[in-house]
Amino acid sequence: MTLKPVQLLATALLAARRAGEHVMANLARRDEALRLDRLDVKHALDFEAQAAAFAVIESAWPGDAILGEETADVPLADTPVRWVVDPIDGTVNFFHGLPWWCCCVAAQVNNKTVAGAVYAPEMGLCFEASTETPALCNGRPLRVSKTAETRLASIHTGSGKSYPGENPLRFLECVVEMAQRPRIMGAAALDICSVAAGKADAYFEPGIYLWDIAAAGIVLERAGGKLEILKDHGAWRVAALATNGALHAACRDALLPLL
Ligand code: LIP
Repeated sequence: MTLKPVQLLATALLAARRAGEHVMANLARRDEALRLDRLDVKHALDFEAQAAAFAVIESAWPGDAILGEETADVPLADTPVRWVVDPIDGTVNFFHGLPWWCCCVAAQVNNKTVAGAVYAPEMGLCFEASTETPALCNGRPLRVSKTAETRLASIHTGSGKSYPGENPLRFLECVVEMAQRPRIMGAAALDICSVAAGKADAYFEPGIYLWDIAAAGIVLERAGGKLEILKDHGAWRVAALATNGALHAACRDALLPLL
């Protein structure tokens, strides 16, 4: 039976919605952090929302490999379809009470994303796309901006979870120097969806994870943009550049030498 991306998209949408609905039903537990440290928050709802998304995927596609942020160290079976789940992208925002967070579910065939859903319930936004269907937000088509000069561009970035010896500031400096305005919003998937919607012109982070970008990446590509992995740091961690296409070469030439 050939797998139709539109079928996988239906599951991605339902899984992202179930995760988001569970979090929204538990907003009163917003401060229930399991671990708080200088760079990150690990929240109880991260695990519960992931379980809600996994349950949908496992019942629709039993046996498929699922890469989830909260179980990323669990070895994956080598199946034709791999699901990629970020139960709460923007956990630090969520913990501090900001609505800029989302639930992301992507389906990949041979490591290529064929369907993706990004659900931001507190913002009332649901982004979706597949290789067979257009990029949509709440059912309305998306198109990237036409900005062709970085000096006129709004570029989203992030300081990420940098590790000892890493200095994220040199990337920030580069973005500040080339952009009209930099923005640090704290949820990579919504940053990339903002580029897809033409509300930002580019997004770059030196250290981000596959689960933060996979679902939003196909939304961007189907809206006419480009997502490129500039460097693979291993363990699902990459340097990613997402643009409206017109700005890609200029952003890449400025940022790649810093990696
Ligand atoms: C977050 C990303 C954000 C990045 C943070 C973190 P999480 O993902 O969305 O862009 O700056 O360091 O990686 O941890 O909230 O899923």
